[in-house]
Amino acid sequence: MNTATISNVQEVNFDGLVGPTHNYSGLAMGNVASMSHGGLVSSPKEGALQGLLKMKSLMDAGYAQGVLPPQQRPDIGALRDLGFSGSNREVLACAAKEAPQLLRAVCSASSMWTANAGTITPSMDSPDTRVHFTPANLQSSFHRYLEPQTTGRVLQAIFRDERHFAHHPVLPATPAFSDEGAANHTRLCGEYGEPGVHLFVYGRQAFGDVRSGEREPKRYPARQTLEASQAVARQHGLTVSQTVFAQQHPDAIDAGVFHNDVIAVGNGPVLLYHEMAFLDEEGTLEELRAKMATPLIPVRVPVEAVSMEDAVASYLFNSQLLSNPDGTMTLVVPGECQEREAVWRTIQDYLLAGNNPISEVMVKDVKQSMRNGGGPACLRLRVALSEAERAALTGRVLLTDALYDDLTAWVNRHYRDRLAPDDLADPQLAEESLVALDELTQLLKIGPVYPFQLG
Ligand code: SUG
Repeated sequence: MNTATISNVQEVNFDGLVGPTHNYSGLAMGNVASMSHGGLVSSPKEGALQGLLKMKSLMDAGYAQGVLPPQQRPDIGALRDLGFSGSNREVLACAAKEAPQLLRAVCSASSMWTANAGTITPSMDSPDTRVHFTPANLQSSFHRYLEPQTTGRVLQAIFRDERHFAHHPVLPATPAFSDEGAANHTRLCGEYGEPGVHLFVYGRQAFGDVRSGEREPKRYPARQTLEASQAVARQHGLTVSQTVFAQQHPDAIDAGVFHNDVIAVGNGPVLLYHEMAFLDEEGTLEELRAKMATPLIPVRVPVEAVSMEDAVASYLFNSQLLSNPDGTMTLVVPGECQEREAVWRTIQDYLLAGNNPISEVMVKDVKQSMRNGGGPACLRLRVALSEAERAALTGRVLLTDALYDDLTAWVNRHYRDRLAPDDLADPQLAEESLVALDELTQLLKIGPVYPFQLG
């Protein structure tokens, strides 16, 4: 039964909480910020508080805000699967000595970037009028390949009510089906409750002849395949008339654009993008226009206004674009946009002054996440939900002042101020994290989701 009407559907941004082991290990190939900040000392506490403040300020501004928990790290189970044995302390000590790169990978707090948690199709677009979820396999890096199982459990715990929510298996974790979730997926529509068109952006094609004109990046990996995007669309029951598959520009990937959401952001009928976003810009826009029920509003930023270097360093396109009740939109940009003159000027003189719905800019400090290549839009998973679907959520996951206070106090109680690369081997860190996460699942009322809670 679909109880959604056009007006009661809201976009809820579910932000990932920054986990207690947040650190800089330079693990992400093709992600310029992560590669250049490896080895720095991090502050998990500051990172988590920055994330919470972003959530709180968006809630205060009237946007629906949700929260998703971090994952169990260090993932000692993963080290055991790789042959380390003995007590937890022995496993950590042995990995630190013999394979420090593996220890760093199993400590990554990368689940904070929930734009990569999965792909979501809202009920208005799915044939059975339920909200559909596919956790992303994140198979292109070992540290992120560790996420989907727990992600699936978290999504199923929160979106538990089978009358409203449908969960699909993670795609086969093999290069042909490399899937990075909503970071490469944008739903364009009129009002959120109206039917949407799903833009899937991929970096390479795995099977068959490479279509003429299509190229692949040379320097950095293309993380999303066409086959993965097609499989997710198929799982969710999306038809040809509801989908557009576009190839990301390989030169953009080689310049550090490892996900489409580093170079484009869509909301409602607006598609804000850099001219280097798509290999076939005109063809992509044309197909969107042909399939959308409402006129597309493309907002194109040319390379003369914002160079690729500025785009990647500032994360302008990793902003959140949020709808306001009066039809205007607010752009939530990372602080780094203010530090690049050309970018700030483009925001003021071109985006805000232009003939488009973007009418306000909000600047957020998420520096701890940014140093690992995660901006405001990486930190959130968008789920458009009707009133009945919001009421059917399990747990205390929609932000309120009380939940914000509880989460802030929880972070202050459990998180470290600083974490240097050598601290990752500290068995105390692992124990602190488990205590913190156990308390968190009680605070969020989502039940057991972590391996240590499931036995
Ligand atoms: O997959 N960084 C993440 C950043 C993901 C950003 N998400 C979106 N664009 N939606 C990545 O490259 C770095 C982790 C480390 O080095 O510990 C990392 O995984």
